[in-house]
Formats: sequence, structure tokens, C-alpha cells
Amino acid sequence: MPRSGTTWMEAIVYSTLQKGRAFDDDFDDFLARTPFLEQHGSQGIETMRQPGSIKTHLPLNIIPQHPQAKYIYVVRNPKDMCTSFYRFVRTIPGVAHSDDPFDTYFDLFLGGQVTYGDYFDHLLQAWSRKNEPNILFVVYEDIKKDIRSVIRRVATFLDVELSDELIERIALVTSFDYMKNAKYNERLSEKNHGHILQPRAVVRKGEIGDWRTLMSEEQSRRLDARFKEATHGNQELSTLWDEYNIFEDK
Ligand code: PPS
Repeated sequence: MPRSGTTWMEAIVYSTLQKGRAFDDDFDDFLARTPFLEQHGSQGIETMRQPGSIKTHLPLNIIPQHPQAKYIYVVRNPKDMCTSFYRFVRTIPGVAHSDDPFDTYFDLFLGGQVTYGDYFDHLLQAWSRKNEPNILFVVYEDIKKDIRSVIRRVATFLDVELSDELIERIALVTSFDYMKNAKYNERLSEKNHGHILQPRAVVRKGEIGDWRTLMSEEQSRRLDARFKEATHGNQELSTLWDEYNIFEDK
């Protein structure tokens, strides 16, 4: 899903596969191993350097499935995802909704009318497949809470053995402070969008709860209700963000 830490996961996967090398040690190598499907198309995938990872925000059910491919799905709570997505589209003149006020955008988000469609359809689709052996389901907030344990999960999933020292190194070179570096952000903008966006558009704030800076209480309550409705009857999913103080009313 967009604005949910996919770039972060790309950097973690890259460093895991490259024995601790940081994405910016050789940025061209990073680019060659991490095509973005929506930007680079099938040609980008065919010519990519391997091993690598293909980034996409598309829902799992419309991504081509290959028995030898592994799929890492990163999800973020809908309030921060919506907020981050809105702030992001505002930085790209001419893109859908970049001129809309947040209130309009929020209604479209809730109605599943923004780019990449309905958040809840996207999530439920991935959730229903999360126990398949070639799928790793990762929660953005859990990476923030304990990046080392997520690095271990990714390494196990990719059949890579990592020493404690390498885990420390990967945690360092994928930390927010490391990744927010402006130069890197510029190049990431180029990679993902073909041109440079505003400074720090891709790696921006990286916080849990930034939605509070934009969303009204009424909007927050409406999203609480939508979350409750969408996850009704699914105990595990409905409590996924319990420790992060996102939803008021469950
Ligand atoms: S994109 O542009 O749609 O591909 O966005 P995506 O990479 O999926 O997600 C961008 C958000 O992830 C945050 N981010 C990070 N947070 C914590 N630590 C690290 N290392 C990190 N890297 C990226 C980024 O800041 C975006 O969230 P917001 O809330 O906008 O800051």
C-alpha cells in the first residue's frame, strides 16, 4: 500500500540480501535491484539486477503470482496512511487530488475513491492470504517498535542468515535518521516518480499518530467506525493496532 513504509521495507530487503550494504553505498546498484512496477513497468522488471525486490502498491490479488516469488506486504494504520498519502499528493502538482482540501480527500479515502482504491479491500485481501508460505505480512508500526525483530523475520523469510552485527548494521542504515537524508530523498523521488519532488517528500516524518495534525475528531470517529465495520468478527485484525492508540472505539 502507498505511504505505508514500502520504501523502508525496500531498504531493509536490499541490505538483508546485500549483507548489510546500505542503499546509498552504491545508489545505482540499489536502483537496479529495486524497480517500482508502476513506474518502470515490465521492462524495468525484466532488466532488473538480481537478487532484488519489486516495489508495488497494487493489491495482492492483481499482482502476478509466481510460485518462486516471495511477497512482503506492509500495512500501516489507515489514519496515518491517509494523512501521509494526502500530504504526499499535495507535493505533486497535477496528480489526482493534489489540489483538494483535506476534507474532500478524507471523504474520498473513506469511500475507497483514492488512487489504489479502497484501503480496507486492499488490507482484507492481503490479510486473507497472510499465512501462505510465500507471503510475509508486516505492520509499519511494528517496524518502528522493534526493527531488529522485523529484520530477523525478513531474513528468515528470504532464507538469509544474519549475524547480530549485521542486524545492527541494517538497523542503522535503515533508520529514519539515516534514510531522511535529503540527497537520498531526491533520488528516491526520481526513482519512484521520474522527477524530483519537494525535499523530504518520500521519507518525510515517519511517526505514529501524525494523523492528529490533520484529522478532525469527527473524521477520526468516522474512520474508527469504518475500521470497526471492516474488521468485525476478526479478532486478530481488529486488535492489530491496539498497542498504538489509533482507534478510540472498538
Ligand atoms: S511511497 O511514496 O508511497 O512509496 O511511500 P512509502 O515508502 O510506502 O511510505 C512512506 C512513509 O514511510 C515513512 N518512512 C519511514 N518511517 C520510519 N522509518 C523509516 N526509515 C522510514 N522510511 C520511510 C515516510 O516518512 C512516510 O511516512 P510519513 O508519515 O509521510 O512521514
